[in-house]
Amino acid sequence: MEQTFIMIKPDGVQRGLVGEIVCRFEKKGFSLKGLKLISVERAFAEKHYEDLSSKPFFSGLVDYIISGPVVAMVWEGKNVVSTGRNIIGATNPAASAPGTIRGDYAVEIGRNIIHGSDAVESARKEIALWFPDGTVNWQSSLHPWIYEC
Ligand code: IDP
Ligand code: MG
Repeated sequence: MEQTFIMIKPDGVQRGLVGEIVCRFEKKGFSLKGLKLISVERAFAEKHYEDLSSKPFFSGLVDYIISGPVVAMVWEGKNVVSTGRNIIGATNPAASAPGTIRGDYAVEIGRNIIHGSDAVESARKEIALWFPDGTVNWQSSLHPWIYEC
């Protein structure tokens, strides 16, 4: 089953949105496979965002991610990478649809409260980076109520 990496950024933690965000993924029917509150160092944040290292906003982005604790999560489910991106909303909250997390709770691109993997392959890399000791292998008893088989 597909997995994605979701991170509640420091502004999402500071603004008390952890429960609300976990709730949205849970209620959708996805399964939580890993979760931790963690403060990351500059080198780790640079590694996570290494694909963006040439962007002019890169150092500000890294400053933002290391500015406080983040909540790192792994969610599992059918098409969870793309559906997770839809739940999160567009990168710039000014363009994120109402009903999405960024559309409902954020204003600026540099304070957009949440990260979600953009592809199955990047999810695999990000999960390996953030959860080097692995995740929890369990299946929800709700599975047959969410999936046909
Ligand atoms: P994503 O988070 O929607 O996948 P990416 O393009 O991967 O968007 O960018 C990663 C993060 O970098 C964004 O979530 C946002 O916090 C920040 N970012 C992206 N573009 C800009 C920008 O133009 N100015 C400031 N920050 C940006
Ligand atoms: Mg991205």
